[in-house]
Amino acid sequence: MIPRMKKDLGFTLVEISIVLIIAGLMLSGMLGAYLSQIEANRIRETRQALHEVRDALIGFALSNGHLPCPANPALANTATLAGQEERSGVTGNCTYIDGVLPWATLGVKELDAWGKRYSYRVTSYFADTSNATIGPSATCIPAADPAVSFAICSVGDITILPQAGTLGGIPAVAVIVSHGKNLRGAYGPSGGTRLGNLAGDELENANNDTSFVDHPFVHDADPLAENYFDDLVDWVSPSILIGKMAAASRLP
Ligand SMILES: [Ca+2]
Ligand SMILES: [Ca+2]
Repeated sequence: MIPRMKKDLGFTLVEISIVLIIAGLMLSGMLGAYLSQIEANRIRETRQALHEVRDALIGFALSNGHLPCPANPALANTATLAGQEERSGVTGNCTYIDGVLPWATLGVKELDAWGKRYSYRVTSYFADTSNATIGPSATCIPAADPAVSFAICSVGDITILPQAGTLGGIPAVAVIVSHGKNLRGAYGPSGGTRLGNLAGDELENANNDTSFVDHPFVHDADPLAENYFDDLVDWVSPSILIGKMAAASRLP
């Protein structure tokens, strides 16, 4: 009787190494795809939230006759006034023109998909409670409804630029900014101050003036590079707001 050949099931070290390298490459590719899917979901979620915020701002104006004031950005979210719009009880003017979205006043989420607050700036005469302050136009007449803070010919004082330092741009009465994945310029849920390393177009979205920048992402290898841009920006257009106010018979 001929003895059976014993089959050798062992692998050489070279074979094991090749298998491990291939498995490693597959896993790192899958991990990369998984991480970019998470990031794409965060961007989509935040864009959707910004659209809802814009609708909430318009709804607030329809109901109250003025836009909400910003909330105090420095307050931790455990503070009593956290997320509440802040205005003078005497004059009705906003305490802050630049701050964070008054999420509690509007009934929307405090944080974007990266766990930071939305910056929010509003044109003062659209957010105060006086129909005597309606903007710079000499031909503008006050709103017929004394409870409406602006008139049909009011324009905002905020500009959305395609790039910092350029001319032109889109007029806005309020702007909301998610500072995106690199977080710079954002306030967190514990308040305090803006996160640092501000530069370039992202600096324009966090330097407390009337100019903001919105353009597609610029993903440099270094998320703190000057030209890196991952901010998500939305705004309330004066014509859309005034059109909705007129349709609801809040403006003549
Ligand atoms: Ca006003
Ligand atoms: Ca950013």
